[in-house]
Amino acid sequence: MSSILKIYAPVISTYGRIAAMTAEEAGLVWENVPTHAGAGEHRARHPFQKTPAVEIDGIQLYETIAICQYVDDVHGRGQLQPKDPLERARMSQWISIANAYVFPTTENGLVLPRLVVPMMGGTPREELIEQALPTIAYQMTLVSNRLEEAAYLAGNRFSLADIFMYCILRAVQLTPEGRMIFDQLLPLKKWASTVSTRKSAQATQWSTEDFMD
Ligand SMILES: N[C@@H](CCC(=O)N[C@@H](CS)C(=O)NCC(=O)O)C(=O)O
Repeated sequence: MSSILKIYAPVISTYGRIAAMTAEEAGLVWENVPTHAGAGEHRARHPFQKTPAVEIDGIQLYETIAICQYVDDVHGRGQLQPKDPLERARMSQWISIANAYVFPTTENGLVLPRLVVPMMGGTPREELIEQALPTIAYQMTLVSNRLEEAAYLAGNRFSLADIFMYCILRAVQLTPEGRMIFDQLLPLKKWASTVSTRKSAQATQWSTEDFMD
């Protein structure tokens, strides 16, 4: 029986999409099991109550980087992880930056207040956005500078680092403020547009991308 990656995550989820996009790149069938991170039963899958957690061939895994490396190693022949030590280090560096700095800043300071709060019928706290924008612009400038010196974050080839950063910054690009920052950072904008044409990006598009772009 062929393998299926079951992704426990909300239907619209940045990290759920990272896992799904990696599965697409590896040619692995995946399905989303709509899951709320805080749900009681989810603690058994992810003791830190984050999404995604996954199940594949009777194995359970959580933490997106672990999921993606496993999927790529076992089902994608490791093609998303450079063999060259320096390129591999650069990939890890940019994944770490995406996870530790860019996601928390953009998610809490822009994506949640500007997109998610109104979707849930609430009013965004504009001061949160105003405070976060200089840091978001600074971080995106650093990413753009890297993409001015290399076609992809690890070097000349598309890697897991591009999947992490693309999924995180795609949500930013769906906000008016994020789009203005993208418009000033041409290397970043060009890279995002190139990544968006990949089959894996198109197959994992959020429904909100249609009407927000
Ligand atoms: N370190 C986790 C982070 C995943 C994460 O932050 N997921 C978000 C959804 S995109 C989440 O679970 N948010 C709910 C919460 O923080 O309560 C990973 O890499 O998988």
